[in-house]
Amino acid sequence: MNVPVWNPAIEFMEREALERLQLAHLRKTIAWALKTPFYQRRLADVGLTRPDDITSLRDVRNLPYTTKDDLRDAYPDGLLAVDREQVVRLHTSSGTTGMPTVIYHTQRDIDHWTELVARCITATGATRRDVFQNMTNYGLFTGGLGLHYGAERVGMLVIPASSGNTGRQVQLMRNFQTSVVHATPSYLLHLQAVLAGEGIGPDQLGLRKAFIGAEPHSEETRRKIESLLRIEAYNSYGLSEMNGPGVAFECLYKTGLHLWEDAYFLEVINPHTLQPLAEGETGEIVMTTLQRQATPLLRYRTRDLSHLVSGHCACGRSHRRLARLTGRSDDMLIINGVNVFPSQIEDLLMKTPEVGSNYLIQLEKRGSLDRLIVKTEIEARWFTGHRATLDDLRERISELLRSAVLVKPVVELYEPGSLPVSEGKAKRVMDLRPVF
Ligand code: DLL
Repeated sequence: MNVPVWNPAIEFMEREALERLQLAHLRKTIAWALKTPFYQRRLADVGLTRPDDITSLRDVRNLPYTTKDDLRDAYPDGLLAVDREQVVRLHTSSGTTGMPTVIYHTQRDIDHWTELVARCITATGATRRDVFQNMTNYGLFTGGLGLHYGAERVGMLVIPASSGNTGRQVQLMRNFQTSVVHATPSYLLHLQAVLAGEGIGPDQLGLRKAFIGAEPHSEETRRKIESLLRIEAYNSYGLSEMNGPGVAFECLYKTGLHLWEDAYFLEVINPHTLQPLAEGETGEIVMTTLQRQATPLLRYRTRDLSHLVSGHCACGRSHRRLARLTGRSDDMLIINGVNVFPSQIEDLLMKTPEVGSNYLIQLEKRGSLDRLIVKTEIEARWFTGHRATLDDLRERISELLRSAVLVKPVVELYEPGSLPVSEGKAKRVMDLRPVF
């Protein structure tokens, strides 16, 4: 197989040289981190005050971990390592209790992120001759702009379609003979169902590849997408805290996701004991940014579970591969690609005066898309009045939740005492989505 590559000097770099590069980048990262009050404190706690205190990559193990809660507590600029004038963009993501987290970027950070995405796109065999339709949300979510810049860097014709509006997506695909798309796997299956419903078969489209990510999915789902649309689909992993997409991507061989190790120092740990795990053992992915100036992050606990694939990839890249992600070590839900913590929903419900004490969050599949159902008890007096008032309240709660968690739920209202009460620790989330 002819291996397409964007940056051969880095992608095929010998491990030893790659590790030397990591060490140099790590020292720079420590220097940047030491500009933030947050890391000054944290690093002083472990006796580290100068970048030169790091003498080998093993020293990473002495660095403090960083969690999503740390980012939330440091919001908005406790982790900003450069002058504000140097920052050209920020992206936010949801925090555990509704308080967002923020990642800032300098122009250099954006350029570097763009380079990583260009590597990913090229690794799948997509080229400047492709027409690329980006079906993920443009805005604070990183899937839109992240892929957009990378695809432009590769020289593709980019259609910034953003998410949703399936009718228009189909029209754009047909008018411009889109050859590569980027979407969540659930949306791509939904799009396929719409295409099939309109009698549009793969032969009427120019589609040849898809980048799928932002949510967990199985090998079977990938195969389904590939066979129904007659395309090649590549798994893409990333998270806002590590820029967004462009962290790890499958190459033509699809035997795990190459993680760009010149940009991220990777560890896999046991989430309970925090001890490092050996290659092949499944645990929590922990990453240290090696190139980011504006918001350097040390040993960020992603909560994502995976393991390192052993052996060399036939493509020849030296950057190690992560296996398909198997889940998370916290309770974060991913609903049609949007991250939602149950605690955010609870916070909002409890702030709504009409709401009673018990509620349930249910997740279902409707076709290929996820559906969020929030069942909540409300005060008895609401059931004695007009139906319209009840409908109003339902809509109000639904809208309140939508504006906060970015997913519009179906809200069901119940009389006090009618929802099941769990004995012991309340189990308020029922995820009825088939494991797919
Ligand atoms: O989802 C970034 C992204 C955009 C990745 C587009 C790929 C494509 P967040 O919104 O911060 O960022 O969500 C990150 O989504 O910690 C994982 O739990 C999950 N996730 C992302 N990609 C995958 C994947 C973007 N390929 C969180 N497989 C991560 C499984 C994924 N889970």
